[in-house]
Amino acid sequence: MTATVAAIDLGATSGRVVKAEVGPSTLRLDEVARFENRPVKIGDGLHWSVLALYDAALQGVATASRDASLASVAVDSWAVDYGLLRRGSLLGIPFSYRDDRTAHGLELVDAVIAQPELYARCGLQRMPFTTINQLMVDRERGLLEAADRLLMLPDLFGYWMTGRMVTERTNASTTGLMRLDGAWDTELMGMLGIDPTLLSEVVEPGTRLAPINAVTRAHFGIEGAPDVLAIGSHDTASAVVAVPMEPGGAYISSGTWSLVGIETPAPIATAEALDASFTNEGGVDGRTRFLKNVMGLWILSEAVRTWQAAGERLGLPELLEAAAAVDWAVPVFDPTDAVFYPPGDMPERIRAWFEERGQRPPRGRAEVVRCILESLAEGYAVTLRDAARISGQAIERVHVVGGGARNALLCQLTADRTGLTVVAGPVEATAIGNVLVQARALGAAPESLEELRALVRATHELREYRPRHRA
Ligand code: LFR
Repeated sequence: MTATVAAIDLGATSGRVVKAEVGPSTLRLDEVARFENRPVKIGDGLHWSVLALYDAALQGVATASRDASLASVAVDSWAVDYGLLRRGSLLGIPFSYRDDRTAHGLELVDAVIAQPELYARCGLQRMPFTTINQLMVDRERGLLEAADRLLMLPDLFGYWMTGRMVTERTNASTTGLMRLDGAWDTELMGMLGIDPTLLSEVVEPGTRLAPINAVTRAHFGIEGAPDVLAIGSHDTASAVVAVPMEPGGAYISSGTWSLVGIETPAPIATAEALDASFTNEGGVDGRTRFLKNVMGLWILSEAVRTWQAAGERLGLPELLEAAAAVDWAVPVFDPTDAVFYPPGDMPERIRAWFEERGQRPPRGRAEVVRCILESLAEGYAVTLRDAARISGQAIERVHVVGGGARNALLCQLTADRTGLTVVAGPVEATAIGNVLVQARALGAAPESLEELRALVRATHELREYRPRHRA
């Protein structure tokens, strides 16, 4: 038996709807809609156009429903962002995690609880955009006073489709408000002055919410009455489901961000893990995603955008080709430095980064591109060595999934700098993880994550990169 399901997969720069047919040995995907995601800056900051995203996504679901009977739908997106509601109505436009109010939020949280103590509770890497920091700014601005509910973005879409308010667990684990044992940290919320009744019941990936309601089906022209399911709604959780790894495998979920790490049976919130900036995010089936957010192709895409705005005609493929031909050593910067988070002129920020440290910055487009990729690859290598040391798990191979799996130069440099074989693919890991967990909930796909990963290996072409001898 196979099931036909649809994934709504929202990324920070684009969203897509993927229809899939999944069975015990079948995994066929068809992208039926793709749309841009451009945050918009207005007076109070940078926001997501959530209605535009919802509209494009549900139109995609309508398309997917037309020539096959769709059993279910599920939504994943980037983590940490949320909408505030009162009596079921959305209050205001959700902020983007790249809005720079978050730096102040970090200070507000620091004033209440010291980082080591916070880490012992939630096990998250210190990053300015974590939900808890954003909420402290909202609180200071009086925005929480009006709200009686908070929904993470995929849960907000689920609510709009079904009328049910829940919090899917993997995404909840990125808020900073969830304890390592998976329960809401109401004591911490008390300390921060955040009302715990804002939060909803936590559900596991695989939970059936309800069918898409009649009003929504009529508005978008959706045929049948597909169920809305919870899956690993944090995109990285879904991507990790689809990493075709075996024991000894590590992963890099590579897109706007690079999430670099391993799967562990339980969280590791030790002083060593804190020092190395590791996060413990909730995975599907109660696993832990022990990983570090090492920035990502965002730096490169922002650099290319800056050059194109200044009249550069070379596109990404030509720039990568030129960067591959650089056969001299280029300097390396720390890609996790927060100066690279907000949108803007990355070549200039990279130049300033080196000059502030009295080092020679890269010169010319090719060298800058090479420098970005070498810096990311070096960041991955250090992170994987730390992950192995801290967890005691040996790492023998690295899987690169997501858009970065297409970047041959980055994959090769990652092999060179880690000294490990890199296995690239699948590119659409997030959508695959989304549809696999749906199909499993419907009884159409194998039970264990290991079998689901074997299905990905059997149905997708993967490319290997071996470390080259470095001069
Ligand atoms: C990747 C991702 C990362 C998270 C960042 C912000 O798309 O979800 O896992 O750290 O976006 O939410």
